[in-house]
Amino acid sequence: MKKVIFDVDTGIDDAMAIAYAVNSPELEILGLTTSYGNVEVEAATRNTLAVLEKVGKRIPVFAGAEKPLKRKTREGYAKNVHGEDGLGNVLDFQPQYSAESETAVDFIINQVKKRPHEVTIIAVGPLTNLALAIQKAPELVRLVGDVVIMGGAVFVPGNATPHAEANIFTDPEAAKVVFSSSLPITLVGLDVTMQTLLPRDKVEAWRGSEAGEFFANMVGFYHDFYESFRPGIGGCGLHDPLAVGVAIDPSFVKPTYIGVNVITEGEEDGRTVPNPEGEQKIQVCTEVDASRFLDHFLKRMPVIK
Ligand SMILES: [Ca+2]
Repeated sequence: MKKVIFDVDTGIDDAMAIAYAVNSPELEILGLTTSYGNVEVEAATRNTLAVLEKVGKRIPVFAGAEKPLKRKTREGYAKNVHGEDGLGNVLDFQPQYSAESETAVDFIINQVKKRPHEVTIIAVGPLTNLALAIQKAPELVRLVGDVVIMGGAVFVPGNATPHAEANIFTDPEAAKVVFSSSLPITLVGLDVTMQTLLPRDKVEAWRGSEAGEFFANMVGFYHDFYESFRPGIGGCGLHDPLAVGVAIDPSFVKPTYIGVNVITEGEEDGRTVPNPEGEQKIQVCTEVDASRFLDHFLKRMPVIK
């Protein structure tokens, strides 16, 4: 089993990724760390606890960054995509449990030091927590097992802007810190996640249980958003779940090993630019076996039945 720290900013695709991860026997989730991003950090933490409760798992949650390294949070966060509550406006209960007292950054540092070369970090929100952790404890970069990041749009257009993907656009300085460190990174960006669409009828099949209704209603909101910005798209992007999929089975994707620069100003702010000459290279996923991944994801989702 891979020991995993799962860093989330729980909106709708994070929620699906959490359900997928905790129902995958290949992964042992040591803890979930949260940050602002799709919503405020308090809401992301609450949502993470609520999703765990819905899928019947008790895993510790650690609250993290409330804002980017050097900037303000984005106006309105990403509530147009994920709903006011971050979960498609379906959250109708307060979770029973609370976050732990240790901070996300300290949890990351302490776990990685305790288990050198064993911990996989899956990061599917802005990269603020990870950047803060390696700034506070630079030795982490040689102690982490590996890092799978949902973020970036290296060879394709962005989604937050025509150039930038949302997680990177939210804190480009943090992304720059992380990509220029010597962390062993696999980048699961829009290059591949926009090829893994979840059709609406698959989600309707989840109905019939309390948790199934919760997920189906939540993802329905996400489908409506996708349909509104690209009519006829026929599904929603499985961004964060694909990062979990790649951590479970790297053969879902094909990467290219290349440097990635992050633009931190101007019209292309937040853009991830391929840099073949870059000294610090990372695995950028460029191809995905979308149907095999989708089957795998859907088979693991009956956790909610
Ligand atoms: Ca996310």
